[in-house]
Amino acid sequence: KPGGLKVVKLSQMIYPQPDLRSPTRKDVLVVTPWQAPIVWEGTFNTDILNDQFRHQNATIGLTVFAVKKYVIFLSSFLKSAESFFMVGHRVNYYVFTDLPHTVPRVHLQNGRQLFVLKVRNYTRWQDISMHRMEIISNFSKQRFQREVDYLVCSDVDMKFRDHVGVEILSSLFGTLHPGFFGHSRQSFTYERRALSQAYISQDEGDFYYIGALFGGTVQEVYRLTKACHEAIMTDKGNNIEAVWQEESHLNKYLLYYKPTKVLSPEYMWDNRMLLQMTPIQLLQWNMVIRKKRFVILIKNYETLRS
Ligand code: 2GW
Ligand code: MN
Repeated sequence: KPGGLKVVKLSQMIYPQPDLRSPTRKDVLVVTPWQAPIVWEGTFNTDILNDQFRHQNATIGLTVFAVKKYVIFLSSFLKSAESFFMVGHRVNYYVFTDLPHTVPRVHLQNGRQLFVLKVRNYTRWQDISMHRMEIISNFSKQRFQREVDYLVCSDVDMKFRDHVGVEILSSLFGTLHPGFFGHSRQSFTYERRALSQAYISQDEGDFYYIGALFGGTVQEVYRLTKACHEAIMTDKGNNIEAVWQEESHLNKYLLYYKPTKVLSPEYMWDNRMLLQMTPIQLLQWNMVIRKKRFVILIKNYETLRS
């Protein structure tokens, strides 16, 4: 199994020539200071990437948790994934749930499979969210290593609305939280208590990554989820829980183990952002965010958390 991209021979194809004198995006940062691409519409050619990954015969695993009432999100999550997620590639869905019989039977395209995996439910919602790290790390070691090349780990309260393809794949990737786009590191909601393993000081930090979408090769996802789970357990022993649970630990991990790709807010769009904007700001955002590929659904926390 490849540990990232291996060089493969491509087919002959016709596409626009890359022009060394004209940047594809002038309005946003497209590469991090450690030379990881930041994935934006306009910076990649899907035909070239698809050919590359088809020759590699990559299998992509998509893990999603639907515990208790969150099973209601599965149908639209899976249906929209069939339309937009890794179309034309081999995909294994891994649905973790405490209610296996409620998982909807969604029609899958060729080369795509769905596995339902039973998990226990925790009384505290924070535990449901945090224990995803433990479960993903255990399954990576026992199962995913043998079945897939890449893992994509997602929240379930989401819907695909546009192309999400192999351009996101890399050894290790994280996703920018749309709510902190362009904000200074001091305003990020990192864990600020030094007692926590997730602690990040005021003068550190690249981006604020969202807990709802990360991934990479099975090996790198195993390392990340194992480290986050162990940090969560250490915190528990010290009677502290990070301010944004596993998202805080993910941010700590990605600060010191730099991701090899960073997904722009095209891959984690939140329509609630639009409510606070002036018409001018709205216009500016629409120039920057040209595609809303993967969107957060608006949910009623009161009914879902009761
Ligand atoms: C979570 C919070 C309150 C009540 C219930 C749950 C819950 C979450 C649940 O009952 N069942 C369940 O399956 N979940 C799973 O955890 C599900 O996959 C869901 O998408 C994920 C995270 O919970 P969610 O989507 O309600 O949290 P958000 O969208 O506010 O999440 C951000 O912050 C979280 C940390 O608390 C996570 O880091 C998450 O990844 C972030 O997007
Ligand atoms: Mn969510």
